[in-house]
Amino acid sequence: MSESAAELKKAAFVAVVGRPSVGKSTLVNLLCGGKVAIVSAVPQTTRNAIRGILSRDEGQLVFVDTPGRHASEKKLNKKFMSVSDRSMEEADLILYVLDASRSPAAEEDAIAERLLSLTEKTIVAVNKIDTKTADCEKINVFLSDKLPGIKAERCFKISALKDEGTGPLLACLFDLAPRGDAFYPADYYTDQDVQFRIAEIIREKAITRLREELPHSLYVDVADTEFRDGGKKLWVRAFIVTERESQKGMVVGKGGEMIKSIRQAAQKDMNRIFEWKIELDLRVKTAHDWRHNDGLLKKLIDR
Ligand SMILES: Nc1nc2c(ncn2[C@@H]2O[C@H](COP(=O)(O)OP(=O)(O)OP(=O)(O)O)[C@@H](O)[C@H]2O)c(=O)[nH]1
Ligand SMILES: [Mg+2]
Repeated sequence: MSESAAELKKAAFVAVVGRPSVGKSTLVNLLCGGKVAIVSAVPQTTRNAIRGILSRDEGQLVFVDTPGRHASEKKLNKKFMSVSDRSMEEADLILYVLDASRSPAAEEDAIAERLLSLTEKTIVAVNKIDTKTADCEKINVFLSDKLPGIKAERCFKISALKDEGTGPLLACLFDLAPRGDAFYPADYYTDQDVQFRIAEIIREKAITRLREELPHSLYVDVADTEFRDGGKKLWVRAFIVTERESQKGMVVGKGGEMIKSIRQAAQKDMNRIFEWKIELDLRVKTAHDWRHNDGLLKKLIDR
């Protein structure tokens, strides 16, 4: 017999949106209690809609981390914007994250404009209140000017890095969530497949070590995986793929030092996350001008 509506717990998809680098992925990882999404100081680290799951007695929230919203006509950026748009439309609730340490500029105006028709399902998190330059008053003025439809009781000051202020935020999200059955088993904190997670961890280690345009010019291709030692070890062959032949040298580094450092750091992280010992065979190759290849972008971003 099915449960009556009154007995059902809460269940909602929550799209997490905002400018690049405001701390969306850091927050999703904190709320879900595991490494769901990669994090770095490089803007536009997140490239996909990535689900992180929080199950509690009250019910289940599925956070959808999204690429940071940024105005640029570049093909890859337009793809990121479409991922963010789609996630906002499909979600039950939207968690709009702002950075208290940065003044809201034109980029923030564009997001507020996009959210105008969605204020009923929007909750705000003003992040990075731990920073010396945090100015919550400036953000409050911005919000009441651009999004007057969002009431003050739906705005929360937090620090995702220091784990401050998320209790009241979560209580509000559960309160607003519709009733329904959980989407995932209670012990899941993400639904990503192993190959995607491996590719993302390698990308995180690469982008935090490489400079200039390189972080944006590469992606990671997990070409082959094989269980060894009776299932105790997972052997992985992966490629860091550059856009141009001339970039390969910078990824490899002097005497192979750079790629060795990326491989070791990725392996260490993976050994913490996965139940098998990971043996990573990491190489570099080039897919010329891949950021203009529609088919590949669809495969990489829409998955
Ligand atoms: N001081 C401080 N730094 C934070 C906080 N939250 C995130 N950061 C830092 O901000 C940077 C960006 O964090 P991310 O979580 O990758 O930001 P994001 O919004 O997911 O960025 P994109 O994926 O590029 O859109 C990282 O260096 C984080 O460590 C916070 O509450 N306080
Ligand atoms: Mg991110």
